[in-house]
Amino acid sequence: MKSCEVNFDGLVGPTHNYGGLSYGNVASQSNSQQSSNPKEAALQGLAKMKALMDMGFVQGVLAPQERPDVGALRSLGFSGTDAQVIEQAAKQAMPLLVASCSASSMWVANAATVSPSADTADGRVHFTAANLNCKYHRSIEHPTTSRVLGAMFADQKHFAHHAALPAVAQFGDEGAANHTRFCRDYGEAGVEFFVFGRSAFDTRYPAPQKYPARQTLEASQAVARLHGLSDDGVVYAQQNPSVIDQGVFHNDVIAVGNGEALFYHEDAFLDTEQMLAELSTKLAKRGGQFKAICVPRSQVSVEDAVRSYLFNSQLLSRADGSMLLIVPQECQNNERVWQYLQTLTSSGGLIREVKVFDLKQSMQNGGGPACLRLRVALNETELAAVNPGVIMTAPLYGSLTQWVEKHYRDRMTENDLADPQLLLECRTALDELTQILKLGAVYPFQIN
Ligand code: SUG
Repeated sequence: MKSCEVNFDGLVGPTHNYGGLSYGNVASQSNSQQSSNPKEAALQGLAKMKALMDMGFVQGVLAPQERPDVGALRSLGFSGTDAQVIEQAAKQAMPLLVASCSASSMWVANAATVSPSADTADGRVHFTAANLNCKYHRSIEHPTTSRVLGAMFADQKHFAHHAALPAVAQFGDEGAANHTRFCRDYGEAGVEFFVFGRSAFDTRYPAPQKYPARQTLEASQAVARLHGLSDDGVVYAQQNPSVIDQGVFHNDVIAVGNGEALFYHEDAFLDTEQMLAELSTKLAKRGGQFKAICVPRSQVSVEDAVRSYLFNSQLLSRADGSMLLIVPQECQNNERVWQYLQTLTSSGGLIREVKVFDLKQSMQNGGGPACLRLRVALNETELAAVNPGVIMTAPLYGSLTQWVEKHYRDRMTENDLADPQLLLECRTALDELTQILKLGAVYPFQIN
């Protein structure tokens, strides 16, 4: 049976803004308080989805969340009508209002970890929603994420959903941003590669000194257990703490994998040689031949990698067996990175083509092409069981573009977040969206 990898991209929500909320994420911190353009952000994301669809890839869409999250504000003690809750929060605790308004659910690489059916004990596709508990504004995403994923992948014969791990730092889980899967073919059993930043319970693992390590080993191990993965199909590796301290807050800022290939920076991991050997041996047992493509620090520094988001790219398989890299425009703007990419694609290796996308609105918050997508490998039967409303088509692209044009503002600053009208605009837009994507009621205002 034929299988493929489907990229589900997060649709940017109507409150996209630069809140400076993510300590350790250089772009989020340095663009704090700038004015944003939610309309442009959503259209840039949709243009990427359309381009991938036009190239022949199966593309899906993942809905944004209701913001401001008045329920979250109520649980922090603000009360009265929704408008009063927003007004009180704006007066008494602006940082909490900003956090409750973040459109951060757009970075769906952090929505969940997904294991394809070929890897799991019960032969179903498994999803574990990420608790994202390192940052308050992200920790409030998972209840709605779970409902949206449930509405997209509803058939329990094929899809199994797990609730987010316990909401404590020891089980910090950032989803697929620290998870990669290697395989010979998407439909065959593969090797799932979990990268963690620290261990919560074992002091032998070093930890970064400056910035937080968001993903713990214990969280990754729990996800692997929940998904029923076998030991010979799993590899754990630790991120180099020194790159976390340079702004690599997720592994997908320093490495990307697809098929049998891992494209990574020389400084990305600890114990790199041992890790590569384990990946190679385990993939060989699954019939695959592991290919490591290392970018030397002499050609691209960690700083250039963080600035350009070279590794936050999408590595996609082409029909002839070669690969294509989808990179953000910031790679083209960086002379050394662009030079490296020219050399890479002309060397006759696996990666033959680079396509550049303008995702500046998301990039300024530290979200590149890879952050914006959640990969789900599916066989034909499973793909047929996905809610067809969320699979991108030319008419759906048209409807979503019109929907954005109709509902989104083209400028947003911190002051705008205190406008109670914004909540109403967001709800009106999302109500219409659930009809366009045929999701049913998934938002708090629809179910409470
Ligand atoms: O969690 N930025 C996100 C970016 C997530 C990128 N995802 C991956 N690398 N997979 C984060 O740090 C910034 C929001 C603000 O500052 O307004 C933010 O949440």
